[in-house]
Amino acid sequence: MELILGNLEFSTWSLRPWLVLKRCGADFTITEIPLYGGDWKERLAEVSPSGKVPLLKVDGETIWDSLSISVWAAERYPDAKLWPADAHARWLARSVTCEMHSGFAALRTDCSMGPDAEGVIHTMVGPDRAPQPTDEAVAADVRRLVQIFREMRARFGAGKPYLFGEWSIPDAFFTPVATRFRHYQMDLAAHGDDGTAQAYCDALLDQPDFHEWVRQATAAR
Ligand SMILES: N[C@@H](CCC(=O)N[C@@H](CS)C(=O)NCC(=O)O)C(=O)O
Repeated sequence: MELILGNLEFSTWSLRPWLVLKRCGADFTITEIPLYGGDWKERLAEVSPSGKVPLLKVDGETIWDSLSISVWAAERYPDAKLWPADAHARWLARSVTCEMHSGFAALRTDCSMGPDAEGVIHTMVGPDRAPQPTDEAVAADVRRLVQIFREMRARFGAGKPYLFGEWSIPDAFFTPVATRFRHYQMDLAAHGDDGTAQAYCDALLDQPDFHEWVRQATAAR
């Protein structure tokens, strides 16, 4: 099984299925296609039906899109309990995962990862930091994320560090959010946080698999 990814330092979409497959204990190799340099478009076009990463090559198929790969993993590795066991928690876990997957355009644009227009590379893994954006659309996205984190943690997270208690697919999708908040020095208290959202983001960044991603990303530099 081969997971094809973008740059480990900044490909936020790539991090998600990698965390999910790690959680499953899956035996997989990774191939990194560095984006935005050399013949990257051609290399992507050769392997990717959508022209994007991540992709999973398994059982003679190429599965594309981070959510699709995660859903495949939940099917293939039921023992990994990638969705919460409780039905209500599971319905909402899917809702917040899909909201993350399809929304938060302002945050993605104004808190982008990778090279910006000035050629500065913003990373998920380095000590580099950037100023918090002042745009109201970004603030609205952050307020909504804080609301999701507070509500789900209050309803389902009791006694455990992750959004629905035990680690599940939403945590993979929100780990890149935590890296953006850290990199762009987001003041969550100013966006409605009572400390719950910050503690949750800290837990995501302290998760052992994320530490391994950081090690691999920084070793590859
Ligand atoms: N919805 C897709 C988004 C994938 C995506 O946008 N990947 C970026 C890398 S992080 C990419 O391949 N960009 C290359 C391009 O847009 O040409 C997913 O969840 O996998």
